[in-house]
Amino acid sequence: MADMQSIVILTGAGISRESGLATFRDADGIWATVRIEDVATPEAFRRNPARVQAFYNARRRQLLDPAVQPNAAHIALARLERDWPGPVLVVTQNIDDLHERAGTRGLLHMHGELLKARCTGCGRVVPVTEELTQDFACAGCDGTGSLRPDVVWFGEMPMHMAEIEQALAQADLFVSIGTSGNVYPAAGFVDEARRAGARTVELNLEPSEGARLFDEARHGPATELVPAFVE
Ligand code: BJW
Repeated sequence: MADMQSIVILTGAGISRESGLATFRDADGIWATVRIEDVATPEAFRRNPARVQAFYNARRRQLLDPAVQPNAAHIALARLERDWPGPVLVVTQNIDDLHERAGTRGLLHMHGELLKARCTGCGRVVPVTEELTQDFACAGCDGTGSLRPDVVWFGEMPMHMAEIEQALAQADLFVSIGTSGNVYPAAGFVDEARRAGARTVELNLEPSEGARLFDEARHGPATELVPAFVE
């Protein structure tokens, strides 16, 4: 990586698995126990907000469990950012805060954040560490809005897309870590980075959907692969 300048790193649920947070599409993943249509679409929230709030309340409780901490992969990426002379941007699909806790600063949460809520009326975003219920009324608008998890459901526009596209267009190296490559637009980033001339590397437990698009692939647990790659 000696002459590399600008690095864009995409992370997915696989990087947080060894911290104790479940992935989505593995055999023991979240979508094996709940249906996407029941908890991760705007229609689900309109139909049964209490069900959706309960799902995210449970995941928030889990994230705040003291046993859930950044692992060696999160820490290695923070070290890379600190030591690399060029720009490093981490784009995460994860809604946990483990990259921040590990010390990463250049970070975009494209699917939102579990520890934030957003008013359905005025769009105001507030921090949240407790249970969200439909009784929460927004203090910032006329009272008609309520708080929803500040996450991106299927059919909604992912966050920070302009900034991400710009970084991909300038990337010299694109690294995808712990994501199955099933969900767009993130699954298309490798193609965009390639077209911009970047070298592309996949670090994942197993080959992802788009594995053939990467110049190099290393397969194994993130806590082993990422520190070794960053060295
Ligand atoms: C390890 C490991 C270890 C395990 N070490 N590795 C056709 C029909 C309908 C829609 C579409 C369609 N085609 C495209 C779409 C769009 C849709 C989409 O992609 N659908 C696909 C399913 C086909 N996308 C969207 O709707 C997105 N929005 C959009 O496109 O907007 C455009 C738009 C235009 C105009 C108007 C409006 C909109 C939004 C997608 C939102 C995704 N939301 C979720 C849930 C919300 C957040 C949350 O609750 O957490 O985000 S779904 C879920 O999947 C979550 C994740 O961020 C996302 C990606 O999952 P990820 O991270 O890849 O996890 P897994 O489990 O899939 O993979 C884990 C990997 O790690 C595996 O490969 C393991 O092997 C590996 N692993 N342990 C290393 N220790």
